[in-house]
Amino acid sequence: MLNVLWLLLGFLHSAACTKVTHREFNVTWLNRNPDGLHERPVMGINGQWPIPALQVTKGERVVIKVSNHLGNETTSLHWHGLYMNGTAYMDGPPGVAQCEIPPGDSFVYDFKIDQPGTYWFHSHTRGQYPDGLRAPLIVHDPENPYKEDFDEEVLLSFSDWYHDLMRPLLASFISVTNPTGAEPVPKSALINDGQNVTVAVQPGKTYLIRMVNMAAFASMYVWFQGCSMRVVEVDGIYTEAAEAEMLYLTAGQRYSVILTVESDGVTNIPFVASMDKELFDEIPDDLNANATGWLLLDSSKELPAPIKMDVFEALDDMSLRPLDSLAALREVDRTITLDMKMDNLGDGANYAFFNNSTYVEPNVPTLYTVMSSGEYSSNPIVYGSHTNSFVLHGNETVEIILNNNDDGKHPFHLHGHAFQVIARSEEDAGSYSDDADAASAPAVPMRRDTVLVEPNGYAVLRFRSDNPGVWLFHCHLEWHVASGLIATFIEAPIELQKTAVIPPDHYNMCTRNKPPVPTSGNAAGNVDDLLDLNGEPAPPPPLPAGFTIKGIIALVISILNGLIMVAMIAWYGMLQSPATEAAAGDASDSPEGENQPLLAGPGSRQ
Ligand SMILES: *[C@@H]1O[C@H](CO)[C@@H](O)[C@H](O)[C@H]1NC(C)=O
Ligand SMILES: *[C@@H]1O[C@H](CO)[C@@H](O)[C@H](O)[C@H]1NC(C)=O
Ligand SMILES: *[C@@H]1O[C@H](CO)[C@@H](O)[C@H](O)[C@H]1NC(C)=O
Ligand SMILES: *[C@@H]1O[C@H](CO)[C@@H](O)[C@H](O)[C@H]1NC(C)=O
Ligand SMILES: *[C@@H]1O[C@H](CO)[C@@H](O)[C@H](O)[C@H]1NC(C)=O
Ligand SMILES: *[C@@H]1O[C@H](CO)[C@@H](O)[C@H](O)[C@H]1NC(C)=O
Ligand SMILES: *[C@@H]1O[C@H](CO)[C@@H](O)[C@H](O)[C@H]1NC(C)=O
Ligand SMILES: *[C@@H]1O[C@H](CO)[C@@H](O)[C@H](O)[C@H]1NC(C)=O
Ligand SMILES: [Cu+2]
Repeated sequence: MLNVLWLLLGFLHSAACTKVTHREFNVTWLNRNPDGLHERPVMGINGQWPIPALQVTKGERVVIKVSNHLGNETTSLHWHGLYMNGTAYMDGPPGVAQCEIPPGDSFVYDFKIDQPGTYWFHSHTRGQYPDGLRAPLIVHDPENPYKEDFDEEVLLSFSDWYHDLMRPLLASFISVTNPTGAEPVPKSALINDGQNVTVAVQPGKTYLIRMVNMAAFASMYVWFQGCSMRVVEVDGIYTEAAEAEMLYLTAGQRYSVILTVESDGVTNIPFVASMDKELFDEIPDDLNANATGWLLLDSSKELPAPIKMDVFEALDDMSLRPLDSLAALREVDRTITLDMKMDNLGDGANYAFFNNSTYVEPNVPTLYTVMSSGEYSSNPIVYGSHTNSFVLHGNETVEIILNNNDDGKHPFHLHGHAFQVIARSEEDAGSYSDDADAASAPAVPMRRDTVLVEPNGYAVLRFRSDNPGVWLFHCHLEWHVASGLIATFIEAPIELQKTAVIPPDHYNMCTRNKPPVPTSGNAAGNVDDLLDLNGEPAPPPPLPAGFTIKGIIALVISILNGLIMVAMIAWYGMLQSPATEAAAGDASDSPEGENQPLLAGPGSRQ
């Protein structure tokens, strides 16, 4: 009955002028072995994995009914890079723009796409997309300024791949047994969710090659052996054509390039996605850091192994110039300086911080706090003490100064906008100190939605707050999303209250979460006194003064020793009594984890 109604509604919608694409996404578990080394459960859509790219045309409206058939996990989808102008409530992140979609439930994403380019969609339920719930999203452009310059399109996705599920990996990542916060290292690199991919091409033809890095962690160096590429798009922004021999794509980044296959080409051309190993704390012997594919000219000829490269010299994205020549935004109205670092909290685990504050999901999704807090919506206090919330006025020039006080590389992504990258330092440049760099910024800076920030360096980003909504700003390494490297921008909340028409279904789904999620009030769910945050979710307390990382490591070693003792005793016990095994099995089958977000944040509802 509901389905019939939904179809009927669909027909009514189609009557409008805008082209409407209707889809159903049934999310289920499947088993796959993309690197040929290990079969494991993956999250697929409509019985398919790899999940096919979503292909639409600029100006189209998409209506996608996402049904969660996972059985044991909640889910959500985010449309990475889409501005969601006027539909901020369709952006996807649970705790921010909506509630989790519980198992057995469904949610309709309905929005118009008015921007061309290469995007992707992925689960924004924390920690989930590396289990497979991600795919490219291509917005074709009938007015593509480069449309005369290529014959055909090719789509390449890149990813890292783990053999274990994210749930256990996250449990060991955010743990007293991992006080340094060493991220799990992936097992393999993938191209188009597989390896040894061949792409049939014809000599003399020119291709638009769209590339998306959907990785959880690894950045990729990408090159086509012996070929030069012309970059024409970066994260959905057309660029002046720029020559490149090699590209570097962090998790979340995209490029389109134009590549001509030489007409005298006689051999098949290898292309490589090679993981940037500098991101990894350790390099396991069995790491498959390179995925190779071939532009196939002649299938009867061999597939040559790629020549090994010793130096990686990728295009500096700062050199790119948007085709629309949008000038650098001057006269900043609002500057937000964020100092990021990694550190331990009182539970001994390692967390990520903006200005000493690690993100914890609030009780009420932040957008719903906006909608229910009247004039208080302009007061950042109502959004809680652990959401790194900043209220932005509408139509201002906002500047983010991000100081990376950590010795790792971090790709930062902003929802709802593309930003200008006014300045980006080299590694070890320290914090951004004055506006000397910004003054010498390119007159027409590069714009994109995900930018790499170098270790112990900084980036200066600017955008216009011309898109009312609640937009996350976060590191796109999925490990650091889980450890709290997230800020929340609440953009033009009063305007948002006047313009956003949130479908009642969105709120109703919250009541079907277990436990139900409140849909009004401040971050704590308090409706009577919006400034009273009693009961808001909080991170673990700080480490006791004088407690050092060495102390934690010593503690871990003693705990591990203890565990070995316990294991030995258990093993000895099992030899004695066969009943022990059955009892252990019962415990792990407990239904407790059902219908819970993949990773309940510290102190969040249980
Ligand atoms: C790709 O080819 C390499 C080399 O032949 C092989 O070791 C690997 O297993 C292949 N990958 C898959 C997924 O078949
Ligand atoms: C999704 O699942 C529903 C209910 O099982 C089914 O009716 C529908 O046809 C499925 N849709 C697709 C696209 O597979
Ligand atoms: C959820 O289901 C999948 C597929 O059956 C399984 O591999 C996974 O271990 C389950 N997760 C939990 C937490 O039970
Ligand atoms: C992966 O490719 C890079 C670049 O060619 C090379 O330096 C590295 O040795 C390769 N790794 C392996 C394991 O083959
Ligand atoms: C973060 O800390 C830095 C350094 O103390 C400070 O300059 C900046 O204003 C702080 N940012 C915010 C948003 O409070
Ligand atoms: C973070 O806290 C430490 C210790 O209290 C303090 O020294 C530092 O200035 C704070 N940093 C920021 C950015 O507020
Ligand atoms: C920002 O400007 C747009 C277009 O001029 C206008 O419609 C909107 O109301 C303005 N927003 C705010 C918050 O003033
Ligand atoms: C959102 O729409 C408004 C009104 O049409 C426009 O001024 C603004 O530039 C748009 N913002 C984005 C990020 O597309
Ligand atoms: Cu990070």
